[in-house]
Amino acid sequence: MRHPARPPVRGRLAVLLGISLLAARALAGPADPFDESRMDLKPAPATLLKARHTGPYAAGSALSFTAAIKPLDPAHDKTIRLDTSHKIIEIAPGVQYSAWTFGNQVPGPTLRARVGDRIHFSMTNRSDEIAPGSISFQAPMMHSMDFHAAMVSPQDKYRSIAPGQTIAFDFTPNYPGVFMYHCGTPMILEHIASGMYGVVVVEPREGYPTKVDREYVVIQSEFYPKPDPQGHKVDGKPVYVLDTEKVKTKESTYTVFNGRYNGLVEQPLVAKPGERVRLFVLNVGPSNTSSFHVVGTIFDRVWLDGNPRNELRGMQTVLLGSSSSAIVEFRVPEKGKYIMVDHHFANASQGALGLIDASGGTPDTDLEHHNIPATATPTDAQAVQGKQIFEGKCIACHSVGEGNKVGPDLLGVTRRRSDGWLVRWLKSPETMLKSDETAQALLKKFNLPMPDQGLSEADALRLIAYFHWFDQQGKAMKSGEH
Ligand code: HEC
Ligand SMILES: [Cu+2]
Repeated sequence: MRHPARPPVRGRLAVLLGISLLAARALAGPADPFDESRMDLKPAPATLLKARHTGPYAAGSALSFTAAIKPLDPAHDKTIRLDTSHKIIEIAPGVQYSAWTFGNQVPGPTLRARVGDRIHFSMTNRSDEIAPGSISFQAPMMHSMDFHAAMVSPQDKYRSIAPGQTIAFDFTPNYPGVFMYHCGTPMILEHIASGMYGVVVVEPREGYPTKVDREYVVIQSEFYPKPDPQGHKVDGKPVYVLDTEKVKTKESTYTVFNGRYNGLVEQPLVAKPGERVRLFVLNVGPSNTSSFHVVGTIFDRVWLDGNPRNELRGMQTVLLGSSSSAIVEFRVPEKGKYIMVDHHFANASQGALGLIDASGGTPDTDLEHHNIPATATPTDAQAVQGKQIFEGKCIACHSVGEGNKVGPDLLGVTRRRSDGWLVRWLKSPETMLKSDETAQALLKKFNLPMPDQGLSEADALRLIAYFHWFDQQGKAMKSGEH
């Protein structure tokens, strides 16, 4: 066997030199995007200001207030204000929840910035005010701001401030990502579960490596409501407050996208067939995990925590713990409605559902099976009146044949329950929840006591006539199918 000829000595030296040059360059590497010498690691102290903000609860051109996030504001200096407030918000149809907010909305506004930008942040604790047009029954209290996008002393910047106080500090986002912000005042769990959270999107200095047609923010969070023990009402509807026991045992009633039960089903995110979509997804928690999935497509790219360095390709779901996030990008292949869902389906059933609507406004193809055409109307006068009452007072929480909402789907209810039981239930759910086992079992399942609807016996009978009508219809349609 012949060995290959050795190169002459001079050649060998040249090769060695070449290799060591390469090695040296590899060690120095291309410019490190996470070079600490370019980071801000010496933030200035926070200041407490005497003056309190008035007017809007949120301000700054780099803020977005809806799922449709604005493009990056190119300015290096970004001044933003996020004041805290207490207000009643609707988290599900008919469920008025006593919330604490940043920027007077839940989730709070989204800040978009770039690595190296300077954020000038200020916040007044306005929990002692009632914002124009809103209602609150909550006592003022301490709040604070914790930006996961910042690297600063928590004792200084994230300190709690009293109602009427204003805190201000600057920070520089050192890393790209999709970062949670939240109130850090004890009990933090209660402040987060009451609505005090939002997102900071930090782009890499050089921007994202891909181009997309649409960008949206999707924030998942849990709600733990219980009827207000003091019995407050808004527009005649009961108010719900945080259930401080259930929040500790993670027994959420709702798990939602962007602050509302099925909110992104009611108001889908719009796209067109063939487009590429980028979602900034954050799971707030406060305590549960999200297995984020979009039915009908595959995530071409997943950037864990929103940093393109943490790239995964071709993913079906992305698993997000509390305060974990991802940027997901995918192609919308064809006309259709693409369902966003927490694939922990117990969470989806609590409202973690949304749509990317690429149907171009074609009529609704229902998510779930329909038994009753929406246009069908009973002919019997009693049932007609029942239907009217139902549409006025019940539709927010119940459907007929379209699946459970806040309360059970009522299709088939006359087969499950006797008329006598239904009359008693409709006249006084409270009494029934105290004394009747069936009612108690329902409450266990739905977590939320049905509020007393103030129905007379006559109205209850009208509703029951309507229930009988649709159950007859349902049967007729079922047998018609076979
Ligand atoms: C704020 C939400 C809400 C409203 C409004 C509401 N319900 Fe309910 N309803 C519920 C919940 C939740 C349950 C399940 C029992 C429980 O948890 O208390 C329920 C249970 C029921 C049941 C028992 C269902 C079964 O499977 O046995 C009937 C019947 C019913 N509701 C009828 C009505 C009617 C009729 C109206 C309007 C007059 C109405 N509800 C208004 C939330 C609501
Ligand atoms: Cu707070």
